[in-house]
Parts: sequence; C-alpha cells; structure tokens
Amino acid sequence: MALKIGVIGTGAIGRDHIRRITSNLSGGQITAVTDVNETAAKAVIDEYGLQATFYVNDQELLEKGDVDAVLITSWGPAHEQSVLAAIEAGKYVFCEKPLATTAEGCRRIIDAEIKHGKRLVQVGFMRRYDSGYVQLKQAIDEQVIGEPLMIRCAHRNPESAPTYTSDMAITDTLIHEIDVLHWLLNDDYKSVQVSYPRKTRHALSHMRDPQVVLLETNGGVLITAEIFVNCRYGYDIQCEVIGEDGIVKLPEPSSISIRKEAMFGTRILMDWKDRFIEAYDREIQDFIDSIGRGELQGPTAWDGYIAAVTADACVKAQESGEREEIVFTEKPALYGGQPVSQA
Ligand code: NAI
Ligand code: ISE
Repeated sequence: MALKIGVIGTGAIGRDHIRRITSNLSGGQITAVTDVNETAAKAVIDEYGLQATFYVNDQELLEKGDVDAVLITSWGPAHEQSVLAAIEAGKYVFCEKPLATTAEGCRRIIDAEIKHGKRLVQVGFMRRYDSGYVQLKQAIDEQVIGEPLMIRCAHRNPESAPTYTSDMAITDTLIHEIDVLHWLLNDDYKSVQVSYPRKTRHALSHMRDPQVVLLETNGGVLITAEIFVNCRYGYDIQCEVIGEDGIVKLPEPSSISIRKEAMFGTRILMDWKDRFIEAYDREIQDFIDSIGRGELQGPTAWDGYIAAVTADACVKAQESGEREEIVFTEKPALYGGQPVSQA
C-alpha cells in the first residue's frame, strides 16, 4: 500500500517533490496539502490531478489528514513548528533545509525525537544522494588518495533574488557544503573564518558577493569554500579533495561536447533543480522506502543541528572577521553517539 504523504508548503521545491512523487517515484501518494497561500495550494491539487485534501494549516493537516508522513517544504522559519507538531503526532517527517533556523530550534527537535524514542525526521541534504559525491566518499573511505588534507570547493549561482542577504550565503547556500563535507570526511568542524574578495558589480548594494569561507575540521583538514551567487555564467558546484597520495574531484554533470566556431566545450546548467535532479529523486525514494522498512537512514536531525551550529559560527565570522570556534554538544545515542551512563 502506498505511503500517504501530506505536503506543508507548495512553493517551488514543494511542487517539485509532488511532481516526482506522482510521476517518477514509487510507493508514495499525496493525500493532503497546506500552504499559507491557499489559492496556490489548491492549484497544485488540480495541476497534478491529486486525490488530496487542502487543509488550512499544518496543525489541521496533521490532526485531520489521512497521512503517514509529511514533507515540510515551507519557508525556513516555519520548519521548526511543523517538525515538532509532526513528531508530536507520531508522523514521519522529511524536512527541507534548514531543519530550524537556530541551533536551539534543532535541539528542541532532537529532544522531541529522543522523547519519541525512534527516528522520525530526515533532513533534505540531497547532495549525499548525488552519484558524484557518493563516488568521492567511496574514494575517501577506501583511502584511494591517502588521508585527505585539504578541500577546495565552490558554490556558484547565476544570480541572487533581491531578498537574498549576505548571511544567506551561509544559511541558504553554504549549508549544503557544511553538510556534505562533514559527511564526506566523517569529521566535525572546529573553526571558521570568512574573507571577502573584491565585490562583483553584479551584486546588489546590500550584498557581499563573493565570499570565501575557511573551515577547519577536528582532523586538521582545511576547507576553502567559495560562495558566489551572482557569477552570471551558470549554476556550478565544484569540489576537489586533496590527499596525501592524490586528488579526487567531483565530476562535471554529464553533457555532450560541442565543437563549433573554433570552440570546444559543454553546456553549463543554469538551475539548481536540474543539477541535482537525480539526487532529489533518490532522497525522496529513500525516505519512502526506509519508512516501509520501519527505519529511516537519510540525514538526521543531528545533521540538521551540526549544520545550524556551524552556520551560526560562520555568520559570526562574517561579522567579526575573526576565526570563530565551532562547538557541538555531545552526540545522543539515537544518532550513533555514546549512550549516556545511567549511573
Ligand atoms: P518558496 O517560497 O517557493 O515556497 C515556500 C512555500 O511555503 C510558499 O508557497 C509559502 O507560501 C509557503 N509557506 C510559508 N510559510 C508557511 C507555513 N507556515 N505553512 C504552510 N506554508 C507556508 O520556497 P522554496 O524555494 O520552495 O523553498 C522552500 C524550502 O526549501 C526552504 O527552506 C529552502 O531553503 C528549501 N530549499 C531546498 C533546496 C535544496 O536544494 N534542498 C532547494 C530550494 C529550496
Ligand atoms: C537554494 O536554496 C538551494 O538549496 C540550492 O540547492 C542551492 O544550491 C541554492 O544556492 C540555494 O539558493
């Protein structure tokens, strides 16, 4: 029987996930939707021909909807309340990043999940499902390049919206690198510093763009991450791991090469939705399948907390210009940490 799914937030990525569940993936069925924009949510029901009911808010959807699980794809500041309500109702939750906008908010979610006694939450860090990153991780785990020493990466978008602010370079954009790099290295962050090169003329006056973030891990790996959200030429994600015995690099998205007018090259994607389309498919399919097996295996609420604490330190470093420490609390047993002694 199909997993009955409610969607909280039917904007860009909410609609994209509804499209993939209804047309690409197996084992899931959208039975309920809500959005503060009622007209848009009802239009989605028609657009995808859903056998789904509209509810006025997340609480009502959780109380009255015929749902086993929810996708939380609303604006970041609304996530915490919906995740907590879903845990309270005992529903499985797929929450887009950020899990919550503060580390304290993530902690509240972790505490609620621990109280429930079982993992219910998967966070939408889809890069872990991208075949390029999976190959990088395999190479690192198998010590193909010896111990990793440094990572160079870049997250470039063609342009940013007028509502985009300098701190969003961290909380909205770098957050993907924050998650995927600690997963790649199986290591935690220790400190961060942020520098600003000369500003591009394409950035709006209130923005610092590009930015260079220098992260250090407990294992001593130094990471330089460039965030450049008005690069104009395309949506470009780069990651190169430099090890003791060699280098591994994220592959370019596959595309035909073109020889024309004395030039040789390949197309560069413009839209993040296309770059990670297969990874989004795999993460949602994994969510559905692992609920079927009774045990979630994707990114955890603890990963959401790691990302939030690291992002907070990065934003502090943006403002101070100093090297800022990154400190986490003890990892709870539910997420693979040491069980707390009962003595
Ligand atoms: P969007 O603005 O297109 O859609 C958000 C929707 O949520 C809107 O329709 C809005 O009316 C609705 N909404 C806001 N508050 C709500 C509430 N309390 N209850 C119900 N609906 C509410 O934004 P977009 O791009 O779809 O982003 C949504 C979330 O997904 C954000 O947290 C964003 O960071 C994340 N995201 C993740 C991506 C990824 O690569 N994993 C890519 C794009 C977005
Ligand atoms: C967007 O919110 C995302 O999450 C995309 O994955 C990311 O690449 C983009 O830079 C963000 O704005």
